[in-house]
Amino acid sequence: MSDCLFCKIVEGTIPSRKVYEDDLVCAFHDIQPQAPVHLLVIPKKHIATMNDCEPEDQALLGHLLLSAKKIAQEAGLEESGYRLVNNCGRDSGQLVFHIHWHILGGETLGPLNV
Ligand code: D5M
Repeated sequence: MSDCLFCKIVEGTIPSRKVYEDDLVCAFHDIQPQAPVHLLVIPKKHIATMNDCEPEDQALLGHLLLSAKKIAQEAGLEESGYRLVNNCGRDSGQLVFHIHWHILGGETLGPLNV
């Protein structure tokens, strides 16, 4: 999608600090980290929100979550643990409308702010 920030990161037209990439997904450092480790994992395919996921995306989403586990392990978070967060839509605080999961860790996190 031509005006999507994260599509541009996938294409490489906007710089990012990538930590992982394969045919289907990539991961990079969040530009406004909320924890000592704050990474974003995204599908290369443009999907705006969780609400826009279709049954045909099942394998992609499974692959993304298993990739997130691997990326968190590679970031040294396996033993201490980490939080995996997806914001969906306006009330969740979603700012970038290309689906993504935050990997947060590197310190003891507070309770979810609900
Ligand atoms: O989170 C969107 C996240 O995307 C937010 O934590 C900032 C991050 N962000 C915004 N622009 C960039 C760039 N250019 N690189 C890396 N990270 C970025 P949300 O769940 O939509 O609220």
